[in-house]
Amino acid sequence: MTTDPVTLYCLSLLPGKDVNVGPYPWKTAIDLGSLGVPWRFKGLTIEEIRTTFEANTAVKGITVPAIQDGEKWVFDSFPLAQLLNSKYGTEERTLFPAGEEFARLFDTWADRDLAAEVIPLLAPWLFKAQQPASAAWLVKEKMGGDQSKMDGLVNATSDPAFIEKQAAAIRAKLITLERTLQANKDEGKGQFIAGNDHPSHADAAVWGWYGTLLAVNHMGIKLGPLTFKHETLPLVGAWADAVQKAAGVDLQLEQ
Ligand SMILES: N[C@@H](CCC(=O)N[C@@H](CS)C(=O)NCC(=O)O)C(=O)O
Repeated sequence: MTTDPVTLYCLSLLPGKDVNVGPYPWKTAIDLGSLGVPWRFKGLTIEEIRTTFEANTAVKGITVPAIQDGEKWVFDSFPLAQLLNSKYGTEERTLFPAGEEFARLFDTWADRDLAAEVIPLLAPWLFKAQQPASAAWLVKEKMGGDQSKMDGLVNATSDPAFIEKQAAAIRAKLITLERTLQANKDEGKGQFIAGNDHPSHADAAVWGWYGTLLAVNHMGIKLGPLTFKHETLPLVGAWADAVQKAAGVDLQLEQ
């Protein structure tokens, strides 16, 4: 077990702010917390990731989350989970209690199905909340340089009806998670996705998108109660709190 906190490079909106707004760094934060490893965020803007961070690490295309492991930089949340599990996992506390393929299934579901409905809310908020150079990188990397696509989303998110419609689409995806948790409950299993009593990478992979949604702000509309904490998804709501508590994660939403 380490004594020095692990530095977890994450996505921030402003230079020098060690606050994370990205879904993937949240996954690694939950993994570290679940393994009982002390850690701290080091925030980087998209511009910093693509310029100074890439130059300093000498890793072309590096993204966050990233952790320095000895001389080596490890990035991408799934390989990071594998590394952390091999370093800090035990039989009682493992990130892969049901095997890596099980975690990969939820990771893929979260990054494809769930993310497809989160991104129309996340991308325009990130675009507006960042400094212009980072906003330009976002359009280049995530919208294939198509500014009109981003402008369309920015326009759409000025309409509360669009926010509600998109939140309903997120809830429709989350029914899969509600059913998984219900099945675990019916079988007398634990409250986390793999049916055990502490969060694993399957939980981290999904929770990352929740952590990010809580930071997203369009016209002051709170997205937590409209999505993961919605009354129609009682087990998902309780799960979201339980993961956060078990991993000891502080949201620090203020930028
Ligand atoms: N598949 C990667 C995705 C990581 C990712 O896209 N990170 C974003 C921030 S949340 C990033 O570093 N963006 C900068 C860029 O893409 O240039 C993972 O699971 O970690």
